Amino acid sequence: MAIVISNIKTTPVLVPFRHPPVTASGAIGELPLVLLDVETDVGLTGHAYLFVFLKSMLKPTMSCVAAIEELVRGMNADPEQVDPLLRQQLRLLDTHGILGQVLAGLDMALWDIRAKSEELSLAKVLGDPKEYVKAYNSCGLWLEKGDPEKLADQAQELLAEGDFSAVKLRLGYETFKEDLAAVRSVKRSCGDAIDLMSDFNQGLDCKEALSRCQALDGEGLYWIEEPVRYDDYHGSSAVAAAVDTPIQTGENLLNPLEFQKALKAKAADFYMLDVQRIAGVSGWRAAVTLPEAESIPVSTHLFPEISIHLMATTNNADWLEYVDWASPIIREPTVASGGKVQVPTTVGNGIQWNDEAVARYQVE
Ligand code: SMN
Ligand code: MG
Repeated sequence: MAIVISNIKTTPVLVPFRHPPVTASGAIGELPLVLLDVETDVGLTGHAYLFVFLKSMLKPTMSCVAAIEELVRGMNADPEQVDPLLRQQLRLLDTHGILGQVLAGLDMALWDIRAKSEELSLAKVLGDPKEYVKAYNSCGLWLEKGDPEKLADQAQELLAEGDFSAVKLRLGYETFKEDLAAVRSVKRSCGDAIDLMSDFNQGLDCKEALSRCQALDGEGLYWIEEPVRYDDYHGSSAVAAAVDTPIQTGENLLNPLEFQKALKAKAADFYMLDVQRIAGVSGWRAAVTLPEAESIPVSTHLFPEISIHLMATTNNADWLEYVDWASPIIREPTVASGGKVQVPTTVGNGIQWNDEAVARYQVE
């Protein structure tokens, strides 16, 4: 029997960070999320959240959800129908920016409804899931001006939190000297048994990226992420070709077609897709089954709650990026232990709101 979308509820929250992000492309003080509840005529509700980066983007994102709600009210709550239909209807307008993120959020919530209607976990609906996915801790090691020793101590804390064997360090200081000091300080404290990822957050131009990344070869980094702007596939490709350390990119790729273009341009050695940018669960599935993607390691960006289901059913899955940012508002948050995350077996995508915490962090 068809399940019909009746309405979409939005709740804006601002959740405090334990370690607020400071990157080469700006800082984020608090975590602004729009919580989505897609309600249906049979009483099943799909949950997802959108990360909108700026507090001032909460309202426009909610307005955009309201505009989409007008289009989907009364439609079958079937992600495989809704997503292509909306993308076709909105082609003249284009689906980049906030609109694309809202479509992705709706898609995530509709896949939650699909799983709930089949009384299965999302991972089970998507395939034959693995039991665990390896994860690195990405909750800290932001730019820490003038204090590389602080990073060394924080790396130890982050590793201990979930018995992790991998952490990510942010780079892109004003000078390469500071980048090197940060890398060496964390490396010294962690040793070679720990995998140390690094992230320039698109902070360099191509010339500077070539110079800094080549100079980092030999420092034992596991990967160097987004040395140049994410959409400069050719620039990124030139860096990847000239540098021995694997180049990682992909968190900003806006849909499977962009992923395909990046793959064709050989923009990177590794890719990490973000379920909100890559067009939701549907977009992820299309992206990772591209023939060009089959032999390339694919990791995730943020959204561990839904990403764990995706990784569990992706053949070439590499690392889950573990962040606990939304954990305060989720009843049973994603946890890592032994450096990995267990794939949930409960029905749906596992997101249920902690109502008391949501009320505490709700804004407007
Ligand atoms: C990142 C993600 C979200 C906010 C700031 C920085 C970073 C990552 O690029 O890869 O985690
Ligand atoms: Mg990144």
